[in-house]
Amino acid sequence: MSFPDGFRWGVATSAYQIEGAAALDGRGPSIWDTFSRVPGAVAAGDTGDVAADHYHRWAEDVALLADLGVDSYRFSVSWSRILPEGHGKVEQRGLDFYRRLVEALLSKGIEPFLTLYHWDLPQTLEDEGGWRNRDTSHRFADYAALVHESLGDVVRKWTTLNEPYCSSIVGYGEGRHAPGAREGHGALAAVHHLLLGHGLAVQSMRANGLEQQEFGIVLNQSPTVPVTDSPADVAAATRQDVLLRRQFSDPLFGGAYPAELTSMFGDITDFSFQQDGDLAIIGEPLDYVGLNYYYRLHVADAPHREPDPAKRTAHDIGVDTTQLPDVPRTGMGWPVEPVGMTTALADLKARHPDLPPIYVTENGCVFPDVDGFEDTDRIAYLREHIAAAQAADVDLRGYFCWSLLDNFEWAHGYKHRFGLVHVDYQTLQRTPRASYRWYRDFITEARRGS
Ligand code: GBH
Repeated sequence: MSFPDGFRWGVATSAYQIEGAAALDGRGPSIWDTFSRVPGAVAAGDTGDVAADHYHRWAEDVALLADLGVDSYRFSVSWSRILPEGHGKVEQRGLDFYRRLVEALLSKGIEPFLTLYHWDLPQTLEDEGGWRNRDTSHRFADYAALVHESLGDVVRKWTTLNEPYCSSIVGYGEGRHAPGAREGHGALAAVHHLLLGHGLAVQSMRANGLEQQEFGIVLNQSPTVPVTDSPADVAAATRQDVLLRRQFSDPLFGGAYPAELTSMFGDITDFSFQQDGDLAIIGEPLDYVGLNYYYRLHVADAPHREPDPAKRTAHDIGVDTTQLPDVPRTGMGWPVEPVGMTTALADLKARHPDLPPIYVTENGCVFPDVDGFEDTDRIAYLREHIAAAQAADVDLRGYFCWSLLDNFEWAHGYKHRFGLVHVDYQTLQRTPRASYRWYRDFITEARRGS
């Protein structure tokens, strides 16, 4: 495999999944602190209260990054650590924590890729309507400007949102993520307000007038494959594609929402949350786009779960995604199909010829064998997916493995371990796995070859 000069090799994490210290140094609660306390919401009743205790062990984690040999590290900032109520009073200790982290990274020659929002909305803002509420878009832009003013001298790569699909459809439609809502209209309003908040945030950061700054967004991209070529299954796959990919990428890079959007949700016909001028803000040009790939979706036409269109959530679009091909599955049950990495990258570029440069900002897996330290299945997965990324004919600038550490895997709690580094949740001791050493050697080889 060969990679262009300057190709970035990194790993990714997110704040709520690793930091812990949930009530320390003035941090306010986020929707995940609340949701993880709802009985049955998270497996085994797990919460992010302690997680991997990165808030205290960040120096050790930076040393692990340095030994791994990555040149880039993608992490997220906890909004409620900096603005405990989402707006208003600023918590300086929160800003200081991220400055210490960033300066330690830079001292090791590792470039920070900072994500402003990886799903952890301050609870106060949720109490005011959350992402259903247009005001939240403006609060997000204010928060972005504040963090950018504080850290723009040391951070150049800024990502607004991680996977807005999850924050909106999984959080407000499906209810499997915080805030656990199961709505139709509210989830689609959340989609729009996330995208609007993204555009406003990029504008507010650019207004700070710093040089050499790059702004982007991270999208999860699961290519859809109809299980048969029947018109019904093909149409179902299109609906799924509109829901997960095009609802986000079309307004971001193509200037308009997909036409199918207004007809595929039964009785949801009120799109008045989309106001004149919004699409121009959402389409604010970007310097890069991040793509997260884990698996493809195999889609069949299926009856709606809820027969009454008026009661449908935004997730209930008459599709069945449970019929999988005869291929190996990860410990999450996800089919292993590296070709999906190639098509995810190629599809995005084909749909949007003016797309900015791409980074693969997440890719990784769990397997039964990875609970231990000889995670050979993970090594094979990573190698095949990196090769598949490299095979795509797109302007790919880097690859980030998910994840540095075992961490809080959202609704699955601590059961699934995505780390190159094992975390003992009793002692919080870190132990590199075989995959950590493999990735270190792979990066060294890749740099030598390019
Ligand atoms: C990424 O999402 C996230 O950015 C990251 O935080 C996460 O740890 C990583 O993947 C691994 O999962 O039915 O309850 O399983 C990837 C896309 C979208 C996959 C939501 C799981 C359904 C929730 N994810 N999806 S659940």
